[in-house]
Amino acid sequence: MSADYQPKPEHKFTFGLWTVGSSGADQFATTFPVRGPKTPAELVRLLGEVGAYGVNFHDNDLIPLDATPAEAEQIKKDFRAALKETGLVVPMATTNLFSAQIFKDGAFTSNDPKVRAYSIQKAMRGMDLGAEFGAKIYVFWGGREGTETDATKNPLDGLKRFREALNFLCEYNNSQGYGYKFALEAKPNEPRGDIYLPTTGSMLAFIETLDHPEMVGVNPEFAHEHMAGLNFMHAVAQAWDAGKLFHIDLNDQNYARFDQDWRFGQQNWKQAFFLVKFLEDVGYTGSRHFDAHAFRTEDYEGVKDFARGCMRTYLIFKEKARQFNEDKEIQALLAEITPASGEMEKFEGKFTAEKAAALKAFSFDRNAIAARGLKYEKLDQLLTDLMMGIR
Ligand code: GCO
Ligand code: MN
Ligand code: MN
Repeated sequence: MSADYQPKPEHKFTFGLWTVGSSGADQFATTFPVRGPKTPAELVRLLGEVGAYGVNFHDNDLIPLDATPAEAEQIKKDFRAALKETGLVVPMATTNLFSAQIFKDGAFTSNDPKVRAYSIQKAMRGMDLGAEFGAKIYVFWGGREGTETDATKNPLDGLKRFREALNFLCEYNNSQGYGYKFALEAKPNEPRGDIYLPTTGSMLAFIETLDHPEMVGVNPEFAHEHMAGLNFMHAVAQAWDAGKLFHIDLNDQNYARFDQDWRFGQQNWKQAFFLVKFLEDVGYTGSRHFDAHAFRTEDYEGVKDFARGCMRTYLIFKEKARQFNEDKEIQALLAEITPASGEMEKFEGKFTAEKAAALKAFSFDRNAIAARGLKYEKLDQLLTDLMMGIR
């Protein structure tokens, strides 16, 4: 099979308006934009040109916070026309609950009841807007839900407030018949000193405490798990195992650094490869959403290079995963590494009293078992050769 690495709609590659629309301003005191603004309709055309499938937005990526109703209508009209022209769809929408000053101490978890109520109002309006464009996934990233000092807030109050807000919004979803699935996105820190529910694993446990757990899943992000020093693919696998992988944010990020939001596969090839292989092997059918930014050295041609690069790298790893799965030597090694149950079969599976008694009485040759070399070095080098293109 020859791979052309061209993005197609069935690959479900999506970008946020905020990603290709990023001005390149960074988070330091010297911050300044390096790219002029583009309208949402212009960004849709840019994404159409590079071959994306869909575009996602925060309420205020589309409609600025202080837009008049007439301005909002015009923006929506232009955006809708660009979608029609390019064939792009809007699979996901979300609320900006972090940029405006009112969110300086959080949104749903703020200590101020007015801020909490305003946040729920804004999320309902954001859901209305997303539904107008056909979004079926609604993301909640609690960017400012946290603290710099725990003198200010009890984390139990934070959890209670976050839960109440989501329960309210699940009921709103039902009352409007929107049919959204909610996807909770964890991040350990930045912009807060500590953000509540810092990892995908924390979110998965929290979801089970909601009134409508079936409506709520996760949106794991590569960079966020790496910021926490974790293995992203393992977090994604746990979400998948729980039936909760509703969305995914792909980018790249070195460990132990500030939030970098790099082009997918820019740095950590191996982690990116294992992630793509996982998604393709299990048959994940959701969006492959790139939540990343072009380097601030780029003009808009560079932004297109960035967007094309995210998709191309994904497709290269997809092809490498196929090669890995079909490579005879690799597969033979894998078979050797994972022997059939053999005489252990009688001990496997569900507990019975007889099985437990037989297992307790069985005599293992511990040293002989431990002496077996597992050939993981060989396997991993075969993978390296394959990824480097010499296999
Ligand atoms: C970040 C987050 C955001 C969210 C976005 C959608 O680190 O800033 O990843 O980009 O994904 O707000 O919820
Ligand atoms: Mn992020
Ligand atoms: Mn994200």
